[in-house]
Amino acid sequence: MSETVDLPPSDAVLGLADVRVHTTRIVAEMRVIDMHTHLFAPQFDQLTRWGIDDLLTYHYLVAEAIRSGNVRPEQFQALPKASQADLVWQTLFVRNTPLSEATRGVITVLTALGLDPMRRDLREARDFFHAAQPAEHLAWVLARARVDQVVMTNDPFDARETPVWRQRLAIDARFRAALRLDTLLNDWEAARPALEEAGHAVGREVDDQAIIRARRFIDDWIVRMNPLYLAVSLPAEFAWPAENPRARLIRDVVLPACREHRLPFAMMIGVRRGVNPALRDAGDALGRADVTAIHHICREHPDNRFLVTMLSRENQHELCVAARKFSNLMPFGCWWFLNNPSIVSEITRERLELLGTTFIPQHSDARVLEQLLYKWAHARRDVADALAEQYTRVIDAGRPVTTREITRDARRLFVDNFRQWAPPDRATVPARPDAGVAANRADPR
Ligand code: RAT
Ligand code: ZN
Repeated sequence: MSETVDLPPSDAVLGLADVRVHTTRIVAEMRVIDMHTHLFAPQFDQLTRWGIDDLLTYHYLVAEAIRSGNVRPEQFQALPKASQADLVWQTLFVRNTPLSEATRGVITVLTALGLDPMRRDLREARDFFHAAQPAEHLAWVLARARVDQVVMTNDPFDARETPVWRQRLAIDARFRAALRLDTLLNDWEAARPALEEAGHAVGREVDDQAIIRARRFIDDWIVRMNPLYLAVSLPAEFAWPAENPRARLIRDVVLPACREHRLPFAMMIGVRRGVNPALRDAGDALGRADVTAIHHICREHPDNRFLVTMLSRENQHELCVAARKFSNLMPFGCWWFLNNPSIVSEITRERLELLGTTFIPQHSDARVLEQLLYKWAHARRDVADALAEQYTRVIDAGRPVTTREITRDARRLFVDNFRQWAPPDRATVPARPDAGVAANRADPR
């Protein structure tokens, strides 16, 4: 699998007349790393999601269908998955025009697969997926989306996932792990049973002993998963410095572990979980966070690298300014409710103007395989437009740009910035004798 992009055969000097078309083409052709998804390698059989029923029961669409169709959440959830998908299709695609980003995404997917998005039912789509061979389909989707590598979200507290890691299966090398620590950092009471089961029993308080045992737990999982980074999603109220269990765990467990294993820490800030619990997965919202927390944590920990994304539109400009001040801070993605063309365009322009190419423009957050087909196609268009506009301004100012430069810039944005922060082959990770080893890990011990 190639991880580099061929440079254009000639280094054409571009002017105002042709810079847009070349930028669009180069960004469309760039093979990318998708640095945050909820997809799983085929080895995690029970957790992989693909096909029309999974596409239509994506929680973004469920929220829209319940609202548009005036259905009660409990009624919707009581239906089997195929009936839920039928209801979403009828509500959002037949009785209404698919104008929202999540519905437009399904249209892009169906079109890419050669399916008719005007059908009044799902028979054609179901037949198509029924006939598909999973391995070939996966390869086709990755090739078509031009995604070279997918980073999963791997939860050491998820009982559906942990047995797979413990089996030491060879994990498909197109998928890499990210060790997600939401339960440990946001819900200590829920984390305790898993720590105990792993042989690191802890009490109700996050005391000195808990710190030592939580660190052992994390070390074990780093060895097992060989992740590219550690990650957590944080509420809008996240504050730093702070004296609370989460802050103690970040300061005394997560950040030292990241330093010693040479891994970045991804903070995804601004979520308000469960504002409408009846909607389950679809019931989360967002809030504006305090960016001074990022200033403080980056300043106090110059030897840690932070990947940061924020969920509130209102935080984006402050995050760019913070990144200008701290070179250990890498802003990434237009996350979740921000992943709409108007906001992606705005954020990307803001980032280019303030940061040049020193950010990661997008991740897909895909939960269903075929979503890669739309999330990347749509993102590429918006990022290419923003880039082209910047090139136009540079040309206006008196300096032409070349196709080679555009390729270099796009590769830095979509591949190199992430690779530099999360190299695929970290030198060594301290091995513990009782830890399983994923076959795609860098360190073969
Ligand atoms: O965008 C999403 O799918 C959300 O539900 C979340 O999973 C979010 O991306 C997260 O990683 O917490
Ligand atoms: Zn996510």
